[in-house]
Amino acid sequence: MPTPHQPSLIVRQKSPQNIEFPFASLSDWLIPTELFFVRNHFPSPDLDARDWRLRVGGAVERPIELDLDSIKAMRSTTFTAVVECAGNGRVYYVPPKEGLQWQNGAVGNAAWTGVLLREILEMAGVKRTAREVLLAGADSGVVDTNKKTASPGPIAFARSLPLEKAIADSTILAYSMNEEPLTRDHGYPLRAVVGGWFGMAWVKWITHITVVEQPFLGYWQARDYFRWERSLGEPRLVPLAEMEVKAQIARPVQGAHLIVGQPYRIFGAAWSGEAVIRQVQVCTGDGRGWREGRLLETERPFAWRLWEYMWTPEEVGRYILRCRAIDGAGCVQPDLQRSDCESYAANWIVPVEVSVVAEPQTYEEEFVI
Ligand SMILES: Nc1nc2c(c(=O)[nH]1)N[C@H]1C(S)=C(S)[C@@H](COP(=O)(O)O)O[C@H]1N2
Ligand SMILES: [Mo]
Repeated sequence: MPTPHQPSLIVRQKSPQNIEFPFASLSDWLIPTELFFVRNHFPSPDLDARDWRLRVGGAVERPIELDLDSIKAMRSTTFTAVVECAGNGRVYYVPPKEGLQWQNGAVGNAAWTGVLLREILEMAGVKRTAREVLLAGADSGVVDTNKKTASPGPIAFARSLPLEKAIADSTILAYSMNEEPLTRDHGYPLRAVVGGWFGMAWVKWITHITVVEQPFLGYWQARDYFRWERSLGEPRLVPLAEMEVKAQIARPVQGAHLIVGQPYRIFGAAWSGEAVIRQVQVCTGDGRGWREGRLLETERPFAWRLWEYMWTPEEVGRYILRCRAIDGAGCVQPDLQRSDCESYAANWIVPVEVSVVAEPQTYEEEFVI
């Protein structure tokens, strides 16, 4: 049960459970686990660590099987990383797109502890012919394709990583979130943490790791969570991977009333893919153009950055507030909706309209008898 002062989560789907973090309530750099968004394609499996095993096979020298204790006995790595569902912000697509209508809260930043996927792969000995590493979860079901194609039948949730990302320092198999064992919703007992990548790569409830010699083209890679990329004039289907540069305003919210002449703290978070956030700029629509927001906290690779901008509106009226992030690779958050990403990666600027009103009247004197 949430305590009374805790903001309530937004239920996007009851079964399987899909829950959005109320982004307007953002306050801390780390999102507490009980407020963290949940994205499930199938009912979350109830795994018992006593009979759970991680099996590593495919193009390896020696297939291995590990239990949770032996994974916890390995050298551990902890880092803070932001995970954004590729469908975050889908509700801003015009015209509307099918799928869960996430606003801006299918994103969160947490501390993750686990083992480097690289070290697990080294134990099994990856063959030289390896190209990708396929991670499969214990959850499965039948998908409602609704895309005029034949149903593939029951499938598990599975995604592959290119070998380079699988062996990077930013990819771990985590058993802990915010210094507690993973909860069932977030992938107990073991999930992938893939720093800089959209959430679909962060496979939960992992049971099987298969090293493959060909690009994997499974359902969650080619039927869902992909985008179009043109090469030599032809559109080519590319699985989604890195997150895109983005800043979001937590407060004020759409339709808020601010008071003229009073300083207001515009506040939010910003993140990107492999690159860090360099700048967040704010435009308050009062003719002063784009101005620098202040980045808070220290910079940590793969974590998000909180930011603020103090604004004192000088005149009563309606204002359109905008923010945009610029990352270390020079990518700037775009102004307009993109057309190459199905219903995903909605990172264009979402304006927040507010009303600036006169100081609330104090009627004290009028009521003096
Ligand atoms: N096994 C499994 N892993 C999964 C999913 C899933 O449905 N099944 N959803 C993915 C998606 S789309 C996202 S955005 C993240 C969300 O992680 P969270 O629920 O811990 O916030 O988990 C990913 N890992
Ligand atoms: Mo997602």
